[in-house]
Amino acid sequence: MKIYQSDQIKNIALVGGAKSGKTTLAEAMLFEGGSIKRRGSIEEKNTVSDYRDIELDKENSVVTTVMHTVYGGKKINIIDTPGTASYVGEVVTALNVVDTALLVVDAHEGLNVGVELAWRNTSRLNVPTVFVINQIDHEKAKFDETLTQLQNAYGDKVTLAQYPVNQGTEFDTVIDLVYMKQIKYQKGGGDAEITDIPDSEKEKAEELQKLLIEAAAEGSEELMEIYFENDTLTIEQLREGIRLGIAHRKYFPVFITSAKECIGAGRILEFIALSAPRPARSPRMTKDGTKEYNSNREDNPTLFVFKTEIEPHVGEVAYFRVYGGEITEGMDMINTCKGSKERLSQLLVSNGKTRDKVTKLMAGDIGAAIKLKSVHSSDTLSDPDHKDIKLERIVYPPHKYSVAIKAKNSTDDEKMGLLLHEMHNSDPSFGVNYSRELKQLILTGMGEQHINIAKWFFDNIHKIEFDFITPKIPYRETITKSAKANYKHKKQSGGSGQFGEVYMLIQPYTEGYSHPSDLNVRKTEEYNLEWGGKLMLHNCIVGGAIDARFIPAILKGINERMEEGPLTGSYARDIVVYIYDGKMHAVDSNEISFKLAGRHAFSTAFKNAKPKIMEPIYDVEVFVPEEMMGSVMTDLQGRRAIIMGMGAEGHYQKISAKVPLAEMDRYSTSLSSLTSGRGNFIMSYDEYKAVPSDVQKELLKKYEEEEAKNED
Ligand SMILES: Nc1nc2c(ncn2[C@@H]2O[C@H](COP(=O)(O)OP(=O)(O)OP(=O)(O)O)[C@@H](O)[C@H]2O)c(=O)[nH]1
Ligand SMILES: [Mg+2]
Repeated sequence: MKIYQSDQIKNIALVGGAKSGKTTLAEAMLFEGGSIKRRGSIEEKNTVSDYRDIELDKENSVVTTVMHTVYGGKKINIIDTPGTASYVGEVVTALNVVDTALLVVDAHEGLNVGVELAWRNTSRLNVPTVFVINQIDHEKAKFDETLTQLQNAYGDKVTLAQYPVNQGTEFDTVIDLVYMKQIKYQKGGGDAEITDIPDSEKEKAEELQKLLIEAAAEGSEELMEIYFENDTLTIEQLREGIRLGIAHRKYFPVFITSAKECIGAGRILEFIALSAPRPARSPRMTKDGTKEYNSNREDNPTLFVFKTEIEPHVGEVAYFRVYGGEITEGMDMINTCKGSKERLSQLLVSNGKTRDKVTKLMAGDIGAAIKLKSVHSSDTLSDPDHKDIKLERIVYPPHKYSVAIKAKNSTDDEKMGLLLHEMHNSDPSFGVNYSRELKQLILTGMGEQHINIAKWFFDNIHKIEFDFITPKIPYRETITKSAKANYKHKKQSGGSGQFGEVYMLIQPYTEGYSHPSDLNVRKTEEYNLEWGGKLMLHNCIVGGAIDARFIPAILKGINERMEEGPLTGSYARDIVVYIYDGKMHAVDSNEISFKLAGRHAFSTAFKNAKPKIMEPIYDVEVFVPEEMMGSVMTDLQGRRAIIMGMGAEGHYQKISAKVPLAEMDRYSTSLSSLTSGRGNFIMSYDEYKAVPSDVQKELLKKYEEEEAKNED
C-alpha cells in the first residue's frame, strides 16, 4: 500500500444514535472509495464493520471498528462506533483519536437521545462535527423537521451544504450548495448525473447558499472582509471558510445520504478529503503538560494505543494513532507507560477484520500492530531515546451501573476473572474489581446493556454459568456516645497460662473532641483508617498496670473488631479509645492474651455506646428534559433523596441531590425508562451518614439472619 503523508490523511469517526445507519454508511464509503467491490448489509450480516460474533448476533455495533479508504488522493481513516447509549466508552475512545466526527442523524427519527448524547460527546471533546441526515429514502423521512430540530438545539451554525429535492422511497436527487449543482443519483450506486439547478429550485438554492456563504465567511476576518466587499465568495474562498469554520467548531455543515441506497457517501468522502481538518488539528498533550504532539513528521516517533482487542486466531491487536515522526516496520520502541521494549514486527492497516501489511506509517495516520508483548489502551510507544514521553490517557465518563458477579461453579472463578480482565483491557470503560471489603467481584459500566456484553460472552462463547447479584453496600459502623467496658482474658492449661485484663472507654471521634476530665492521657496514637475515618488511641495507664509493650497487642485486637464491626460486620470508623486500666501477670501475660482482652472489651464498649450504621451518600446530578422533571423528582424522593437544587443546564434541567448509594441500584435503567432514554446522570461519593432507624433495624435483622444461616 502507498505511504500517505500527514497532510494526505483524514481521520473521521461515525457517531450518532443507535440504528441511524453509521455502519451502513461506512460500508457505502468503503464501496465509493473502491476498498470493497460489493456492499454488505446489516440484514445479510456481511458488513466490514460489524464482523464480530456478538455484532452479527445482535445486529448492531458493539465495538469501534477501524477502517480506511482512499478518496481524492487522501487516505481516510474511518472509525465506526456503536450508537447504543451504554456503549459510550467506545465512542469516547474513537473521538479521542479522530479529527472530525460525522454525526449521523436518522431522518425519520429526527433529533433523538442518541443524537443528543453524540453531540454532547463531540462538544465535550471539542471534535469538529459534520451532520449527516441519513435514511432520506425512508418512507417516513421528515427532512425539514429534522433540520429545524437540529438548528433549534445547536444553533444556526448548523447549515446546509446540500438539501434533498425529494424524499421518501423516491429519493434520488439533492441540490449541492457548494457546487450549486443538482445531483441525481442511481439507487445502489453508480455514476450520478450532475446538472444545473432547475428553475424550480433556483430561488431556494440561492437563498440557502447565501446562508452557507455567510457561515463560511465567519471562518476568518479576511474572508469576512472579502464577503462584505463582494457580497459573495469564490468556491475556493467558500471551501477555505468552511474548512476553518469546521475546524473551530463555528460551523456544522449538513449533508444528505441514503446509506442503504449508496446515495451521498462519495460526496461526503470528497468533502472530507477537501475540507475536513487535518490531523494536526487535534494535538495530544504529554501527560506532564510539557509538549504537544501534533502529528508532525519532524517529531520523534510516537504512537498512542487507543484500543486493544483479542481476536480469535490472531491474538491481541493493538490499534494506534501516530502522533509524531514516522513509524516503520520492524522498529524497536519503548512502551513508556510500562517501561518495556516492543518491536513492531508487523505494521498493519485494517478494514474490520481484514488487515494489510504496510512498511511505514506517517504522523497522523492510524494503524494496527499484532504480537506486541504488553500493551494496553492509552499506552504510549516511543523511540528508545524518548523513554519519558507519555501522552495523555483517554478519560472515560464515570461509571453508572454496577453489579456483582459470581460463577455458579467455583472452578470457573479463575477463568471468569481472566476473561473479565481481558474485557476491561479492550474497553477500559468496563471495570472489574474484587472488593475485599464486600467480598464480591464487582463489574462497573456505562449501563445495563454494557454489562450485558459480559453476559453474552459467558452464555454464548465461554459457556460459564453465573449470577448477577446486587452489589453489597459498603456500610460503616460508628458510635454516638461514650461507654466503658473491661474484659479479663484468663486461661490455665497445664504449665503456663494466658492472662490479660483491659479497661477502656470509647467515645465518638469528632474534630477537636475533648478528653474525659478524669483521665490523664500519657500517649496518643492517631490512625487514618484505610476505609475512611479515624481511630485515636490514648494510653492513660497509670502505675504500670499494663506494660507498654502490650499496647500494640490491644490495638491489634481493637483493629480486628473494627475491620468486622460488631453490628453488621462492616468497617467501624471515627472512634476514640482510652485504655485507662488493666492487669497483667508476670508469667502468664502475653500478646495473644491482651489482643483478646482488647478485642472483647472494645466489642462490649461499642455495643453500649449507642452504635449506628452509616451509609455512603452520593452527590447525584440528573439531567432531564423539562417535561420529565416531575416523574424524575417523584422517583428520586422515593429513593430517600435530598434535593439540593434545580436549574437549567443547556437544553436540560439539572437536578442536584444527595442520595444514599443503597437506593441507586439500577438507577441508569430506571432513569432511562422514566425518560425514554433522554435522561442522564453522574454520581460521585460525598460522605457517610447514619441510616434512619427503620433502615438500621432492617439491616441488623438481615445480618443476624445471615449469621444464623452461616452457623447452621
Ligand atoms: N431505509 C434506510 N435504511 C437504512 C439506511 N441506513 C441504514 N439503514 C438500516 O437501518 C438499520 C440500522 O443500520 P446500521 O448501519 O446498523 O445502523 P448503526 O447506526 O450502525 O446502528 P448501531 O451500530 O446499532 O448504532 C439497518 O437495518 C439498515 O439496513 C438508509 O439510508 N435507509
Ligand atoms: Mg453500527
